[in-house]
Amino acid sequence: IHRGGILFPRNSETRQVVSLDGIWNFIAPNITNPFIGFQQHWYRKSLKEVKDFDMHLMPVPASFNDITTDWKIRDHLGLVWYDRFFFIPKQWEDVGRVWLRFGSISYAGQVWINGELVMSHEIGHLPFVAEITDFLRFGKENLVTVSCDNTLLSDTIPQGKVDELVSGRLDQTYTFDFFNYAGIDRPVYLYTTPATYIDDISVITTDIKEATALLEYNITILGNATSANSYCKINLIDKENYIVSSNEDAGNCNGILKVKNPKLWWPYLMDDDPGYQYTFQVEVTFKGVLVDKYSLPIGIRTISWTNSSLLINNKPIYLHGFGRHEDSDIRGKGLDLPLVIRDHNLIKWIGANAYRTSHYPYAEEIMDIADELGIMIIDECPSVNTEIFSDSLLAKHKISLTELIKRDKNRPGVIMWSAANEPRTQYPAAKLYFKQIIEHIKSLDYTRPTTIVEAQNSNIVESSFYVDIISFNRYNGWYSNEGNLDVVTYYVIKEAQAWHDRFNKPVIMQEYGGDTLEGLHFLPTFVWSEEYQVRLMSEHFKAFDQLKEKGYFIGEFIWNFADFKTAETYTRVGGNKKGIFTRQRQPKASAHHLRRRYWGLAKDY
Ligand code: GCB
Repeated sequence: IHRGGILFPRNSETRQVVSLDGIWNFIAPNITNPFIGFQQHWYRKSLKEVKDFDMHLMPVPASFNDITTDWKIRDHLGLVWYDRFFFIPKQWEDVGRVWLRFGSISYAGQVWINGELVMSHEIGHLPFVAEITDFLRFGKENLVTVSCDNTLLSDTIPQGKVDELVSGRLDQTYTFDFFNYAGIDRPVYLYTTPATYIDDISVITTDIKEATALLEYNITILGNATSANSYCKINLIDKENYIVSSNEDAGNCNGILKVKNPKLWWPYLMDDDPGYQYTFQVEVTFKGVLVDKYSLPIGIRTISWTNSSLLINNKPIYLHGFGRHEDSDIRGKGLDLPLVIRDHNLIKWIGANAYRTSHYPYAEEIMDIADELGIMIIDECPSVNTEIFSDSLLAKHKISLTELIKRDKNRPGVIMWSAANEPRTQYPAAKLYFKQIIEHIKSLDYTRPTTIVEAQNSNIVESSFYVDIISFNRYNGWYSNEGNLDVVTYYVIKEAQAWHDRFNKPVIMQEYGGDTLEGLHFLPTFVWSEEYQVRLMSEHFKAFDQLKEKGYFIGEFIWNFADFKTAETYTRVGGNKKGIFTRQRQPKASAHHLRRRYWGLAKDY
């Protein structure tokens, strides 16, 4: 595996990208002998030649769980296998390097090319890449084989537990509340780079003063030449295709680019042209010859924070948004572009300006759209409901953050890092654990604030001393005081105030809500009805309006954008129904209610 940069594959004069998405072969071997694929060297031949196991056709990208009609595949635990053939053109022999990149494999994956192991990666929802030049047959068919393991244990991110049932089957359980979808759930790309190549780019807006923005950039070049002996040319190109600023530096690919009268990146509804991005074009030449070229979209904006507010371009912001999931019928967590665009159309329709990537990093294709629309993202790593704190978990948790920050550091939409959702911070071990986690984030990115999304009571939590922004989840009128909507406003205000009093930091309510079956109506309101969800929201809105007056309350995120699938349990009818949209992305009454609030059309609840 390549531990350098993880730039998204893009075509250019020096690079070519080919998708390996499509229909792959798939086997979920029965679990009496989980290692059979290794013993029989399934990676040395097509899965079509494997005897005694059912082979399925499997779309990539998609979670494998809901594609077939077999519950044993939906609930499969352990290894599954994928493969397909692909053709490599003869001309690629001379381009330099060929890379293979997975947007994500959930949870852990191993990859073989023509029978040789080329990379392994653990932790879902994060991309990984390896150079495969030496394993390829040029001008011929090649075989790629993937094994994928969805097992979650006490030292995986997130954690889970495995027990043997009386039937002999191994059963995966977990405390988090979304289905543990697995497989090759994001796009797979082959791409070429020259032998000397741009490995990574970082661009930070360090200052915007007197109508001039300063962009600090850092470019890593690897291969036969290095940043020290190559020549880097930077062009910043606006949307009309004008070069608005340039730098040329021999032997130095780090520097400061000055941009006069920059058009800033602004959040949705804060500007006529929100989400404005430039193209940061890097050209590397060596002895006068073009070596490599890569174009990165960037936004010019600053983020700052105080003990009571969060500011973009020095303007205080209030976040109106959602917790979400990558989740839909049939494809599970598989990237689905029609769904992604529909979701963002709904987000714009409802007037939200933010969401949290609860409870794991979302696909890069999704993040691109948020950047472009001006939707602010609280970028969460895959740590959710951590119960057992250990050194090995800490090490992996740090890796997940390193990989996430490497992937998303240049995104203007990312305004905050969320280190975890609802960890058991009431345990003493959590304090030192999260001190180290937050220090790790700060060592990688000092420009964005950090948060931990809390479900404990503020008086027993110590880890929030280290974060910049306080986030809490609470289900007033649902998991507590169900039915008693008349007490909700009081408790929401009381809790937000307690968090601010103890930590003296800005406060966001990251989750509130209640399950609602679309089409179920009760007057007067009754739990699970559309009317109940609407009233529950109103009682929160009253609290939020009073909290806003206090000056430290900076955001409200309803749980959840849409209904989503969970593990099978009697508390969930077909999944978690706290969506304000159904799983098919149609509005419940609550969606219209939220829209009136987010657009500022209703003031009285
Ligand atoms: C929470 C979790 C979220 C759940 C939600 C619920 O606190 O953060 O993942 O889905 O509660 O609906 O129970």
